[in-house]
Amino acid sequence: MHYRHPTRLRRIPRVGVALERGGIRATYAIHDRIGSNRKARSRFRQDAPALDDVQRQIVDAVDASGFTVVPFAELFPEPATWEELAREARSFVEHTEQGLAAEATGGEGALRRRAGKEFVVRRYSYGVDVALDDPWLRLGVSRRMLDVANASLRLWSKLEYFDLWYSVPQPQDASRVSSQRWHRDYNDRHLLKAFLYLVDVDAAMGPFQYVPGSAGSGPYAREWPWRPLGDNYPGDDELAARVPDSWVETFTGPAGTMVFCNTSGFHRGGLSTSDPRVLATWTYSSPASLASLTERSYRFTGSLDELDALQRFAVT
Ligand SMILES: O=C(O)CCC(=O)C(=O)O
Repeated sequence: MHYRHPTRLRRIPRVGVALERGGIRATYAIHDRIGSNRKARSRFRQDAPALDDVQRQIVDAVDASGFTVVPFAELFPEPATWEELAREARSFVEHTEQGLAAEATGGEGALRRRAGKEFVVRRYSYGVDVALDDPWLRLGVSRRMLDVANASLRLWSKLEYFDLWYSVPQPQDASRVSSQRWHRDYNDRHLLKAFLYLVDVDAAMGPFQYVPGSAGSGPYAREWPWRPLGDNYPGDDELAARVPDSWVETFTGPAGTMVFCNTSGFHRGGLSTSDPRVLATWTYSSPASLASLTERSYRFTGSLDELDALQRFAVT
C-alpha cells in the first residue's frame, strides 16, 4: 500500500486529484479500521503499559483537551539526561549560527532547511541515519515517552519523525506562513507530538499555540473537521472568528518546558520576531498515518537487538 505525497498532487489534472484524494482517504479509513491499526490496537491491549502518575496525567490531559505541559525534569528526573541534551542543543545552535553568519556574507552555510519552511533550520531534516547513540532518538524511543504515546493513541505507535528546530527570527512585519498559521496536521487523526523547549520562549519568539478541544470529540473538533488530506489551513482570520482568543493556549515557558499534544487539532507557532526559538520535537503516529507509510524522517541503523518489541515497532 502506498500513499502519494500531497505535494505531488499538483501536477495531476483536477478530476485526477479528486479521485486520488478519494483513494487516499479510503485507504486511510481501511488502514485505520481494519488494517494496520487494528493489529497495533490489539498488540497494545495485550500488553498495555503500566504508567506512573506523571505519565498518566499526560495521557489524561491530552485525552481531555488535546494538550498538556510538563516540565522535562518531571518526566526525566535524572539531571544527566537534561545535561546531555542541553550540550547537544548548544552545539546545534553554535553550528546553526556559524552557518547563518556564513550565509549572511554570501557563503555556504551547510544548513538543513525544507522548501516552504525556510525559516526553520533543522538538525537532521529527512533521510538521516541514526542509532541509539543519538540522544534525541534515544529519548524518543525511551519507554517513558513511548508508553505515553502508545497509551495516548491506544495502539503501538510509530515514531515517525524527530528533529531539532532553530526558528530564525523574522522581520517585525513578516506575515505568517506554513506552520506559523493555524492548521491541523493532515496525515493522521491519531497523533501525539512532543515539543521540548531548549531555550526560554517568550511571546515574541513564536511560542507554540493550540486550540483546546479541537481534536477528538472536543467542542472545536467540528470546525473544519480533520480528514486525511483535508482542507486544514482555514485562514487565521476565519479561525479567529470562530475561536475566541481567550480560548487559545499559548505556550511560553523556560527551557525544559515540554508540550504534548494531538496535532490533528488546530495549532501553530514558530514566528519569532526577536530571538531564535530552539526546540526538539518528536511525532508519534498510528501505522495508518499517511506519513508513516510514505516517509520516516530517519533510518534506524542500530541493532534491533538493543530494542524491545514495542521499540522495534516504533522505529521500523
Ligand atoms: O513550530 C510550531 O510551533 C508549529 C509546529 C507545527 O505546526 C507542527 O509540528 O505540526
